[in-house]
Amino acid sequence: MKHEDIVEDATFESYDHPAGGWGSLKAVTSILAEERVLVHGPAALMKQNKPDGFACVSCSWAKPADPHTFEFCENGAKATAWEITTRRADAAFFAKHTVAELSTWNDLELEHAGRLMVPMRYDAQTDKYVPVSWLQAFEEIGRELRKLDPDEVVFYASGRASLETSYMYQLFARMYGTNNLPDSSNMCHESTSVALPKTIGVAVGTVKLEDFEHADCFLFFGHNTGTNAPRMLHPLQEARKRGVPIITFNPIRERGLVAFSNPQSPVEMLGAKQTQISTQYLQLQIGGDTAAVMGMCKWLIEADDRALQEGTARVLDADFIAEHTHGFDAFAQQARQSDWDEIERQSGLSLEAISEAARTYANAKATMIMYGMGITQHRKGVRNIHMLTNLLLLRGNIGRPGAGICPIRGHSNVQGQRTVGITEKPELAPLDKLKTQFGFEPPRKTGLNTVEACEGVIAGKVKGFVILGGNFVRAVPDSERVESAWRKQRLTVQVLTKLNRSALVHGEVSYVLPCRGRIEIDQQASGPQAVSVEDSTGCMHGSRGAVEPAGPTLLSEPAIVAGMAKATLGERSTVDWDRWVGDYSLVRDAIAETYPEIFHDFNARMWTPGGFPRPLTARERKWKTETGKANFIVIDGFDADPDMPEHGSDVLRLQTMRGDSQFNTTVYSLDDRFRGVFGTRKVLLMSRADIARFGCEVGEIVTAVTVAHDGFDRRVAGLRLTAFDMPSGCVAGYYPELNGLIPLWHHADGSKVPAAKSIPIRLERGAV
Ligand SMILES: Nc1nc2c(c(=O)[nH]1)N[C@H]1C(S)=C(S)[C@@H](COP(=O)(O)OP(=O)(O)OC[C@H]3O[C@@H](n4cnc5c(=O)[nH]c(N)nc54)[C@H](O)[C@@H]3O)O[C@H]1N2
Ligand SMILES: Nc1nc2c(c(=O)[nH]1)N[C@H]1C(S)=C(S)[C@@H](COP(=O)(O)OP(=O)(O)OC[C@H]3O[C@@H](n4cnc5c(=O)[nH]c(N)nc54)[C@H](O)[C@@H]3O)O[C@H]1N2
Ligand SMILES: [Mo]
Repeated sequence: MKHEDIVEDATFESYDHPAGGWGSLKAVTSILAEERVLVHGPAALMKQNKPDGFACVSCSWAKPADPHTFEFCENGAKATAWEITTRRADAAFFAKHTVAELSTWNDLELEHAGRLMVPMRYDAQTDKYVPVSWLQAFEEIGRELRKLDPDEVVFYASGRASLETSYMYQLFARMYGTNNLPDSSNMCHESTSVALPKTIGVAVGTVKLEDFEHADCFLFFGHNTGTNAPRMLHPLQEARKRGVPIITFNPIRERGLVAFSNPQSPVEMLGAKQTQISTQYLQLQIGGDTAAVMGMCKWLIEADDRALQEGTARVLDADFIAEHTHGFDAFAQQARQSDWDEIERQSGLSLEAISEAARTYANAKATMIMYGMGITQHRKGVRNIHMLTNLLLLRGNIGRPGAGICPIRGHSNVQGQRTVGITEKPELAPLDKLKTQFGFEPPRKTGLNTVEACEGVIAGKVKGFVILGGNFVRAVPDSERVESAWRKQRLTVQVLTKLNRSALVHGEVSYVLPCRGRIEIDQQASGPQAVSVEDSTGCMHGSRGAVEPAGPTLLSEPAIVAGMAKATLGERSTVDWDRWVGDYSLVRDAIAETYPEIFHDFNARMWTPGGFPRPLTARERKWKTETGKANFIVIDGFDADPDMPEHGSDVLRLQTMRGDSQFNTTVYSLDDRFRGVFGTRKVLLMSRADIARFGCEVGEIVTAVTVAHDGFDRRVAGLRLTAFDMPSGCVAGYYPELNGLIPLWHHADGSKVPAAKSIPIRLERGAV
């Protein structure tokens, strides 16, 4: 596909087929052809998510000990093809195009240019990126960093880089002198990392893959599994075959959660068999989760009150509550006093529907709750998670086989990056340990998270920005405001595999450094290297590259981090960076020394089939909380969004989400197959009734305008109204195209995760 070939040719149809199935196989073949990797693509796919193979670069879902022959999904295959593409954004490409010209290309067109091949520096005179040597790049970056105050520099990481790279990166930043270590997690599951320690004393999920076999009820909130963690549909499908109920809470009827046909099962494919996934599908209002779950808690607590009076079997796990929890009485009181009218109004669900879900839950012995961005990316994202744990604790559903809480993480090592110290919160990093291990004084001041880093850039306080993967200016809220301030910075450095928008918005001194991807063979002094990642269930896996690197000039991520560290820190650093790059097992030894509980015998254990688990105290019902117990949390109300005027006015709740053909800001095509949207991403999905209520026509082009009284005009024009099965008052559209609509301050209380799922907007008719 060439730049000029990409035309928007929109069609819409309803998609009645199951997720997976033949459509999935067709899509895999066509992406292999599109990226021109039909030859080495299939061989690479055979090694995906296998012991001694490579860990998929797409989602972070668990990798089983006994993988299928094809332990990948359609979207994992797309991510592989995207990385091992034979398309090249090489020196000749950059000689041809100015940055001003490339800035007019969309995300799809930019990434389609292919793999970055040479280190480059921005040249203001020609407005082009020009090749430089690695040595020159490192030396100038080092020089510039030494001139800046460490507090003025941000070290961002997108959650893909390995445990080894991430550990080196945080050490580099801290030796340099800052805790400004935000990562993509700040826009993602940070609500989880803030909420769970308070309730159950761990920052991550408590569920393991084997628990899926023991669960007899699943509650599923705000995750589009068919697209964003498709391999998870396999254990869910197995559970359905055992007759286990799955109750889904989502404003949209997502195909993957309605029906699934396993593309890796010949029997199902030939017989066109499909499994119904959800047994009850609750299309709640955007942001209605707290109210819906409070409704379930109220039902359970009142049913238990009656059981006590009547002397029948208890509904709550009274023994667990007495022995293991704190704060039950206050929470139960709040639930009893909650008003059903208010619950129905705020959740958009009926008393009957909520009661039915509560009854199913009450009858199950072991329940698991899974959730994604539909829960975390809200003004009240942290509260949402507190409500989910309240519900689990009522029936002792933490720390028992088949039960637990399962946040579905995003990037393939986002959880792991936090585990090895990429965090802006000094209290979460083992600073004293790093101090003795490496003989330096780590900074103690709290660093900037993603939102604060954006504020810093806008205010001119952040003057240097190092990016280890990701597409920062495109992924953040208020993206247009951030973009226009970005160029005021003195230094921007981006370590990337592909060209993206962020690389084009350069600082005064700007470098783009091309790295090898995880799928590529990583030859170093001691031989081919492996790296490791942590999955969503807290298991660590080794990963070994399988294909030749895109080119000889690329360096590995550890080599690039080491190159910058050496040039910046010089004699100040006690680390022998070159030895580490020559042999990553030495980095793993250092990680094991810093975190012995999690990573002891790291090198020996990293190839354990299914991964080796980190210790999780909550699984053993040991509660590392302030009270020493699992805590019920009394909540501060049901309202989804304090910035949102009352429902029923002309203000709509907009959620921005992923389509089927993208990995975050990386757009593979303009189609979203499962939602029946083809050839365009500039749509607003809205109920037919609402389209009529606003006096509009289906297919009409409108402008979305953010309702915020802060003096900024945020609008996105050219959006096509598309009739979709949505609750009234709710609309949906695609990320990252709509990121300019999210005010920077519109983020979750407590975690500062941008509230990308509940943006108050108003429609204006017409394109401008
Ligand atoms: N193929 C592919 N895989 C990916 C990614 C990708 O872009 N492409 N991204 C990765 C990353 S970084 C992440 S974080 C994950 C993201 O995976 P998801 O968490 O699935 O993210 P979204 O696509 O934003 O979808 C959010 C879901 O929440 C629902 N939702 C929205 N608002 C609400 C609400 O108020 N309540 C409830 N109950 N539901 C709501 C939406 O309808 C949608 O189904 O996927 C990871 N995996
Ligand atoms: N409106 C809205 N905004 C959102 C979200 C939303 O749902 N709605 N979701 C948020 C979430 S959950 C997340 S996680 C963030 C994602 O934000 P980021 O993680 O910053 O963005 P990505 O799109 O994943 O980054 C893609 C880029 O990473 C680079 N890359 C890919 N592979 C590698 C690699 O192996 N090494 C290196 N060094 N670089 C690589 C490529 O150059 C590619 O262009 O966006 C957030 N923003
Ligand atoms: Mo994410």
